[in-house]
Amino acid sequence: MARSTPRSGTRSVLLLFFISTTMWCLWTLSERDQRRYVSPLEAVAPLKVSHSPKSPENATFVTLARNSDLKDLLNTITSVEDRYNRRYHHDWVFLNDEPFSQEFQDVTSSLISGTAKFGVIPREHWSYPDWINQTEAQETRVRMKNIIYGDSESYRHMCRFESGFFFHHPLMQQYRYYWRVEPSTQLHCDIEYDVFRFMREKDKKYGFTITIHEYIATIESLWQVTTDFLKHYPQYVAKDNLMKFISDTDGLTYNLCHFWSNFEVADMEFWRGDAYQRYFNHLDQSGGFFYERWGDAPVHSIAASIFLNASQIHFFEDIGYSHPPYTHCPRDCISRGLKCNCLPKDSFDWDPYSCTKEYYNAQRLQMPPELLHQN
Ligand SMILES: Nc1nc2c(ncn2[C@@H]2O[C@H](COP(=O)(O)OP(=O)(O)OP(=O)(O)O)[C@@H](O)[C@H]2O)c(=O)[nH]1
Ligand SMILES: [Mg+2]
Repeated sequence: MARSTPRSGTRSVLLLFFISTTMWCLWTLSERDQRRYVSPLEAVAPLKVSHSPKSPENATFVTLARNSDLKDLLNTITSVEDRYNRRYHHDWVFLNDEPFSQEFQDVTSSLISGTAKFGVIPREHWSYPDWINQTEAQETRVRMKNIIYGDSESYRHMCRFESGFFFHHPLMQQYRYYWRVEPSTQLHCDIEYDVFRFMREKDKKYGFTITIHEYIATIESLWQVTTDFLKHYPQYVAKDNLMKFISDTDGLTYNLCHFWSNFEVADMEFWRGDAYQRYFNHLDQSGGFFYERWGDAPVHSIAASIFLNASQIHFFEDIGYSHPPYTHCPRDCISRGLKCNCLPKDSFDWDPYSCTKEYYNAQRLQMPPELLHQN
């Protein structure tokens, strides 16, 4: 019978100690302590907001931009996503008169929670139609050099494109509603409802946040050309139109008021419809986009105010928005829980250069109490 020596006894004790320590560790890990090592990356995963489903609305954001606008778009896109689109994941169409760079596409796509799409504008939508005398157009730019963008050729192509063609672009064809976004703009408040669903359910065709007066020097003949059109096509004038917003003389003259079109939420069926198509072609034939400097804002606004019923036009008073240098900040935004990072007192609405007062009067809306004494 083998006898254990003192040395082999020590070995047995050490072995026993090793086995029991290992068992204790295993038991501790598997039974007593269910927690396991969690990497910092895994640790934040459960905190992520659960993904909301994509909005079923047939709608997209749309941005006309140059590659050089990329930097000015970063904060803009982030604010739209943070304040709104992270909950709805609408698509976003980018249009350009030149191909977008890979960098532009990569960076913007990485920020957008819907699908980002990138399109080049067809040449015929960003060039001179054959009835335009380019020498006269050139002379106009010299003559208007002291007016903002008066000397710019590309600005005129841009205004004509935004007036008459963006909604015909192949990438826009599949959509009905759009929300226009420009570089350097910001959303200031949370928007906790689907804006496009609101448009559809309430039968709204045109939505805005800021109104303003146009520079008369840029649209000298626009009203005359518009009244010529209305003489030929009186059937397009809506019965309950908003003429009072754009004319203080019952249609005789234009008061220069318009919706500031750098923000627009609208129904492209309106722009694609007979009334607007005929109206735009009539304006385009007259040459005012090149022989003057007609902006898409007065063109859209005049059309919406005449061809739509007043009830189809909507003031998004609850959407805080800036396009430098002006801001619309919702009234009472704190008590309404809108979480705005703007101050209502900085709102452009009641500035004499704004047309919000004309809009309230035309829509027969009640003025905010603090303004009543001014009217
Ligand atoms: N692709 C392209 N986009 C343009 C061009 N000019 C202007 N845009 C875009 O058209 C929109 C309107 O142009 P803006 O320069 O913002 O015009 P604005 O709003 O009247 O004036 P500011 O914003 O004050 O400069 C913006 O989305 C611009 O990025 C151009 O030549 N090419
Ligand atoms: Mg702009």
